[in-house]
Amino acid sequence: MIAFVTTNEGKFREVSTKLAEAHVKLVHEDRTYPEIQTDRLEKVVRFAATILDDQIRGDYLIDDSGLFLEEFGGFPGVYSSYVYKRLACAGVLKLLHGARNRAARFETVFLLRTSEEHDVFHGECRGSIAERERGSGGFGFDPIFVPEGATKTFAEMTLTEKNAVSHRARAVDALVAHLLARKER
Ligand code: ITT
Repeated sequence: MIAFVTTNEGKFREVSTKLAEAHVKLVHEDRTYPEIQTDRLEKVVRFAATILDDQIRGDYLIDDSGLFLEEFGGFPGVYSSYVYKRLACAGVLKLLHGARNRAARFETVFLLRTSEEHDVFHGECRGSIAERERGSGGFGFDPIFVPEGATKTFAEMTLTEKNAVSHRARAVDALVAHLLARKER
């Protein structure tokens, strides 16, 4: 059993569904942890783990994700949470108004703490920013993100459809591969 430390229900739904398919049980630990200001998602989870290690017994997982816009050299990236709270999807659409380049990517970094160690896993999903908000599923920036090869936004997709291509699902794949390899050791 792994505790997923997140305040975000949507993340929990996506990860627990995919892990259940691999017969890994996840429980929701709804709490915040300090997020340092840095240029990399990985540094955020590595610092957070130094705090959570003393607070949580047993195995736990944390997820730090961000939306990276090519037009702005990756911004908001590590500042995504702040930008979402202040500007939301409408603000991002405004920033990109008239922009030539609407390419974007989502990134997820997971940190898994087990008795032995900290392991980090990455997932990425490339796509573009829609002209307007579409759909009511998912969370966060999902109504404005169209993954490569799709026409629907993440918010117009079912959980299964988003999980087939998303940044977070790719990170889950890497996590599951690690758990399987460890079992075989
Ligand atoms: P926790 O830190 O408690 O896990 P959070 O929602 O603050 O939850 P992040 O800092 O990782 O999570 O997320 C940064 C922002 O990016 C936040 O506003 C999310 O809503 C958004 N976000 C993350 N993953 C997303 C996804 O798959 N689809 C759309 N938006 C996403």
